[in-house]
Amino acid sequence: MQAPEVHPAPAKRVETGQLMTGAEMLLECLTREGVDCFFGYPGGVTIPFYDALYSHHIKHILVRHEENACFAAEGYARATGKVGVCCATSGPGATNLVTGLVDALMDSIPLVAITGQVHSKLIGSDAFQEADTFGITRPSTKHNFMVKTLQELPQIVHEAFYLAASGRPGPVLVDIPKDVFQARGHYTPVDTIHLPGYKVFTEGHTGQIRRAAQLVWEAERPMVYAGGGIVAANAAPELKEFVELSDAPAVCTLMGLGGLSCSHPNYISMPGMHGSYAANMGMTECDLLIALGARFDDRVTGQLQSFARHARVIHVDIDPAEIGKNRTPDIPIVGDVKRVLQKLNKVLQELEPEFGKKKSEARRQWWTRIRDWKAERPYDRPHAENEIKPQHLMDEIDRLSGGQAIVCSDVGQHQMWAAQLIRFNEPRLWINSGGLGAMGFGLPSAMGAQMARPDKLVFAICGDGGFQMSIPELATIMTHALPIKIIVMNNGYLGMVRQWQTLFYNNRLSAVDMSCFPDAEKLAAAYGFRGRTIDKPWQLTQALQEAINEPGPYLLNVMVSPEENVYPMVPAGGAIQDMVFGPVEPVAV
Ligand SMILES: Cc1ncc(C[n+]2csc(CCOP(=O)(O)OP(=O)(O)O)c2C)c(N)n1
Repeated sequence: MQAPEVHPAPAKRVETGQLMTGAEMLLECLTREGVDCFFGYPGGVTIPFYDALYSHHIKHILVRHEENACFAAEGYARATGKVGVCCATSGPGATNLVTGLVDALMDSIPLVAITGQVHSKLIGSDAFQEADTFGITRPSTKHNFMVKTLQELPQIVHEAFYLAASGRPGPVLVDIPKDVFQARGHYTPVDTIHLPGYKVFTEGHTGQIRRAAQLVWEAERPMVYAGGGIVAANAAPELKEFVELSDAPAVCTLMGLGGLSCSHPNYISMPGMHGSYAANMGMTECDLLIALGARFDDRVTGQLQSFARHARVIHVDIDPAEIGKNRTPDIPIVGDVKRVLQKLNKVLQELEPEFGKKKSEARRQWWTRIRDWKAERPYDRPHAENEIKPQHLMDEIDRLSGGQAIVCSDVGQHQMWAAQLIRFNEPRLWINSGGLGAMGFGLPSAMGAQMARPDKLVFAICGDGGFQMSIPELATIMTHALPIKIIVMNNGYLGMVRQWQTLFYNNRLSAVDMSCFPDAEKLAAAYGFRGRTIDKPWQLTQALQEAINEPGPYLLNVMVSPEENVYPMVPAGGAIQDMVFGPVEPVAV
């Protein structure tokens, strides 16, 4: 049966005191929060909500699996900075959201997840599709709510949005029993948020900021370590000003890529396990590490005792719990990194006449060392005549995107090569699952990013493993004519696991064979769009261009050298200066 055509009603403000259902109230609250679209999957207890949605102006994207609703909402949030919204039914719908919630929690992404719950009277009775969503999602969200009455629904929904977006952003879940969706009551708009226990310190301590500015001027070998907090706080302009005022070199973490333009002369690259030689040496040898919205993640620091061992540390973070978690800073500053940098830049300018020139010779020498490290060991970019090297693929994507495209990546070797070799000249262009490293993230996050930014060229770069976790979403992409360029870097393996087995487990390749892969052209055609497989280097530029020129979605399956490894690599547990640049003696790690 053909679905009846839906004619969304234009947005109109609901009068105070109007009689409406819980489902209608929820939609009114979402409208007031500026939600224009959200991602979800219906079920028994959310049918009343979907019924209210039937003729509502907010757009709903029906995904093919709830996990992807969460990832797509994250893609939307990461591309815009706005709160992403997803929705699932009770029981299995809600539990399917959990990976996405943890992903958003690890990467500090603002998200509101709405879940349906069984009728209030049935809670605790092991009712059909009952799961303890509140309990299950407690450790996987920044905060979660269980709505008990219709009266409290609007207040809770607005609090959820406030909590998701303020302070350190994160996912907030609102669990709503079916009877609350169905109940009718008088709607009163919510004007104030009252969360007495929730305090966000945005301003930073003035005295500490002054001390930090002095340290910056006194340092002979400063190094900026910019994390995802720069992107989350929209602090890219302030970071640029800071590096220019202080003339400090800067690295951007996997989560911070684009926080400082890759084309900026002070930008070095990504640090860490697959970071560049210059970035890791710079962090090892600096005498002042200025950590801005970064969390000293083990993939960045390697062995903690030897990380930035000569450095004093300034650590700016909005979350007090991050300060001193892994490294005790000399100057802790709790605050919004945008506000703190604005103030710090001001003090730096004030102090420049007193300090600025004193260290110029030392700074010149520092820059010489950094340039030498860069020249000594740049990232490997092998190209071959008969096979497509993964690095060649990333080089071409980089060239065609010119630092301006949105690139959503899945998890694995392709993610690391993309992060190393594709330039990002602005924040919110590089979208990936950094903290959780959740395979299956790339394609659905690209759906959210493309919904949010229809004007942008959006790539979804996936491995052949991760792509196969996301195939059902090709239907969603086609339904909404999302012109995503899906690039599968196909090495026939779960490549990153294969790399570890090769390097550290005597090449005993266990459970990593992915050589059975669908015909890309037929697969795309089955969903109604175009696709192609290529395996020759000379096909690459033309095939990518063809994908970009296509007005709709495109699936390009690129067969690459199967046994290429990502280098440099810091073996797990090693110090970041002990990178390896090629095969090593096998040691199980
Ligand atoms: C959901 C999930 N399961 C397992 C892993 C462990 N894992 C990390 S990378 C990787 C291999 C990814 O293979 P593929 O998607 O083909 O990408 P490649 O590494 O070849 O680029 C695996 C299995 C993960 N990160 N996420």
